Amino acid sequence: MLPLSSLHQLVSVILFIASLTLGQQSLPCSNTNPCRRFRVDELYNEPTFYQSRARRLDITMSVEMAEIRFDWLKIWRRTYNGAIGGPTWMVYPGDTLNLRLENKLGPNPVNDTGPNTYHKPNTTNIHVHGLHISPEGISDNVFLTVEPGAVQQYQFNIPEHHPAGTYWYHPHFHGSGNFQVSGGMAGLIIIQDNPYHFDTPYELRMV
Ligand SMILES: [Cu+2]
Repeated sequence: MLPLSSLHQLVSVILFIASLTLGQQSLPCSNTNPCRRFRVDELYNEPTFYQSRARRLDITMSVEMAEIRFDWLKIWRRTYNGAIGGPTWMVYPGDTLNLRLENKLGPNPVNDTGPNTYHKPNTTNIHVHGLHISPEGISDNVFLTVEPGAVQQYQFNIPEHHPAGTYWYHPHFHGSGNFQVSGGMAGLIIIQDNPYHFDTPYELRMV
């Protein structure tokens, strides 16, 4: 039989270990108590694809707040259609892409700090990065602004000889563009090989 002092020590060691284990279990995993790192491929969700038909693609995208959950992680972001990573647009050279952009975000904060500062987090617009199209009117015009509650119709005419490739779109309003892109508001534009012209690429013929 153990002497009383050793028994006391043994019991206190057991209680100490038990308290550590129970203490860990009683703290649920959350944003403030992250339990493990995630792998990038775990977090990746295949975006929605929109494919043009009969030389046109009509898309509606809404800019809205969404709660994104993964395991114990919970984040609240400005998104295109409620997902991180906007839909992929798949078009051919010569197609017309009609985009209805609906800004469903709430009002901006009243204390506006001016054009070249971070401001108007809920104002948006769209830029189609890399496309060789008009930067005016309702085409790739980064000076258009889509205020909270507003809707903007865009029309992107892809030239017949546009190079195939992977491009991307993102908000471009000065003051909130960086903030919105960092939160996940961006998506891919895939210009597929032109099914009507199998000849030498236009750029090579120009050389
Ligand atoms: Cu860009």
